Amino acid sequence: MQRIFSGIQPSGIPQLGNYLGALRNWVALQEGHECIYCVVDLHAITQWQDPRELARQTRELAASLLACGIDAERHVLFAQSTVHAHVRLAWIFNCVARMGWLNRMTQFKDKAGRDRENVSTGLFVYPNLMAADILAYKATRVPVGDDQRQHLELANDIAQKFNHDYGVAFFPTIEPVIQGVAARVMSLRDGTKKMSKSDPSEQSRINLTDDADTIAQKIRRAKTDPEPLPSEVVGLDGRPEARNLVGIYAALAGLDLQGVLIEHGGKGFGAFKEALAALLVARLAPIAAETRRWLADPGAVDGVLRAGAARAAAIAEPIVDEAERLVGFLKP
Ligand code: AQP
Repeated sequence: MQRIFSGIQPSGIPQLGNYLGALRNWVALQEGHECIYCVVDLHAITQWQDPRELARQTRELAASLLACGIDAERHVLFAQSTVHAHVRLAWIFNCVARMGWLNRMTQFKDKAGRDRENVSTGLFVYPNLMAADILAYKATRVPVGDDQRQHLELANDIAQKFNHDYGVAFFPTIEPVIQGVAARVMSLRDGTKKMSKSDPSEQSRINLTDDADTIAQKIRRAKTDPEPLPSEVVGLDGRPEARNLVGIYAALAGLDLQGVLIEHGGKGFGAFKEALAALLVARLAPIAAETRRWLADPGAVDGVLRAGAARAAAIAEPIVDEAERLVGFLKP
């Protein structure tokens, strides 16, 4: 059975892009795979996190994952910082990856912006830790949104260089699992920018905990253009906001873009936005309710994470012990 690994940062409330690009694939992949899912708090602190908030956000994100349908009894769910194999392997990978490789990472450029000299060094080496997260379990399939494709290519470069430098066939090749019409959901305020939980504008995203009124209001205010919806997909070219809303609708309704345009082509955005808001409420309300149910019992969420950490460590520690032996560390 193939082993799946994926992670999500507790850097805020999960948003619709996390859900459509990653989380709902996490749930689907539980059939027929061994899945290891992780709340990546080590990644979150590459950008400032209020310490009083981080623990709460980690628990809330775990509750949200359970509410989306992650089955922590049949699979593994835990917080990254509680399994030390991740940082041990990440250090080795810091010494395998090359500066030039990391310099090409577009997410670093996007997140650092013009403030390159002032961001943490952790943000720069983030992809090395991500490679360690996956390879500490020798996982071969990684469900992520399209924005993470470049990081997975880098993880494969690191694995290959490790195998080459130490003359072994130790780490496997990783295969990204990037699925669906909404593999990259864009901001509701700017169709050229990805939807992000840390975007300063609340209006730019739908949170998985938003209530019906908030969802309807955000969709109503979403940026669009004055033209009605086209009847063919080519008519979405050069209209990033329209394409984004049609893509979200398609992903939620289980259609392709053309399927949505057959139903809604020719309509103005007023009517289409109403239909989209109704669909979002129908899909997200049960997740929000289930998240609240888990959060009413924080001890239960912590118990799930504790048990998950023990099971994750039992898989990762022997693999990382062996990697350290290959590097030449004395393991008395
Ligand atoms: N807009 C998006 N469209 C599709 N997939 C997305 N993902 C994130 N945003 C989109 C996918 O969600 C998974 C978890 O992401 P993450 O939280 O670990 O990091 P991120 O990609 O940096 O997500 P955010 O929301 O933008 O977080 P912040 O704002 O904290 O940086 C990944 O599989 C990602 O592809």
